[in-house]
Amino acid sequence: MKKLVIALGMLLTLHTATAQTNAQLDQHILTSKKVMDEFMGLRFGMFIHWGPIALRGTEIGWSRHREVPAADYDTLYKVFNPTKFNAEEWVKVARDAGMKYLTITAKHHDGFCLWPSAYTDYDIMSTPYKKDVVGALAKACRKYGIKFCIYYSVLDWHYPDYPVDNPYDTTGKGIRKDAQMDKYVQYMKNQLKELITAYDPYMLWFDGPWEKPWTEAMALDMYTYLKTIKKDVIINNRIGKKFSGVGMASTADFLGDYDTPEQRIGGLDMNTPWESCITIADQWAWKPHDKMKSLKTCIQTLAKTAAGNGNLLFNIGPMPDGTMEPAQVARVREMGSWLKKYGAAIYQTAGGPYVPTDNYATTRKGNKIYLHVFQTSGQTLTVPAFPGVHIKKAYVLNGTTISFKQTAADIALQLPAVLPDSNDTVIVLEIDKPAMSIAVIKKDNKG
Ligand code: FHN
Repeated sequence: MKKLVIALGMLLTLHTATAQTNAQLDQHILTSKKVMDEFMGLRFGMFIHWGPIALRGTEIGWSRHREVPAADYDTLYKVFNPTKFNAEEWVKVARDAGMKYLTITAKHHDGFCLWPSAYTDYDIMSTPYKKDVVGALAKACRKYGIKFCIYYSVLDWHYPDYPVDNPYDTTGKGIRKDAQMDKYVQYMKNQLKELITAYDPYMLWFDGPWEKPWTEAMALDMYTYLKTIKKDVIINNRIGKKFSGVGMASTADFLGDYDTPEQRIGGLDMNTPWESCITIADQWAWKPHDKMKSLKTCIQTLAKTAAGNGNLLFNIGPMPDGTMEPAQVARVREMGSWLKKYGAAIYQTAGGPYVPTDNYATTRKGNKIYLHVFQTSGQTLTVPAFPGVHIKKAYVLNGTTISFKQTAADIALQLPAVLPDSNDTVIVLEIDKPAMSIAVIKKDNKG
């Protein structure tokens, strides 16, 4: 249902207006390539969806007017008291997982603010908890060297001047007739200025631009406005109307600094920066007994994202008491253990030259190609040759030498009888030229 509501919103908007792109902006205000290259080198971040709705264990935003009546949903803050919340604990989980940045839902679609906002009482200071969650996370991220990022929802089903109250209502009763969108846009600007000024976020992760009240013109104005406050703050493409999202084709024609495929690994793209946002479980916000992804899926998702030249923003939904589920913490720590061995094949690498397959994928840096081996049908792994490239040597990263035969057509590698890592063993191919000089090999690899 949620996907349908989003898709209809996007269809309606795209039908009524051509989507603005970065070409409409003053090119001097676009985030610099230097900053974007640094961001894309981080490769792996933690997404956190949290708010009073954790008390119900239903989806943040979307369960309002659905599993939870709005009147009930909108008063949960009165009993939200996450006394076990410890920002440093959360940030250390991200650090131990090998994550290099952290994005918190400061304000999701339900409009609740996890920081003390001067512009609304619907915030953390009106709860029994009365402490600045966003500020504590920003401080802890600075202490542990993690880039601090803020998620901010364009749509706000709670705020009186935002026209949509109930996204599910088709009778028109879900619309606030007296809402004044210009006042809501000013509210957004006031809040975003206080967030940037108080917490200096590395990146702003916008979301929820698909509903009709938000226009491309507002998006262009907002991007420009934000750049007057912090020139190099990174802004994703969900400030505008065009983004990859769930089940939508990747796009390079958008407003913002990078594309945001959701719940899927983006396609190999050496030109457009992109970041896949994916949940470790099924729901974005915490759900009791939610189904958690296997370690194999988690590691191969990260590797295939990097192999596609993208970042992975991996989501955990903390519990109402302020702690993260121990099983989810253990899982991301297992990812961190893998990264301790193989991180050189992920961080600051580029994707390609192969299009990732279910059996293998590649990342690259300098004169090295990192061959991620996910599964094999035997002792020999045969991959297409890199035209005009000579492989000087091959070895398991931090491990044993690998023998191989290379022809003009392919490379046949003799794998160890038992792969050092059954989820993703990385083999290094040292070559006689810069790995980035190799064009993407588009043919359908039979890996
Ligand atoms: O509606 C939101 C959803 O709740 C969640 O925040 C995801 C995260 O990317 N974004 C929207 C759905 O595309």
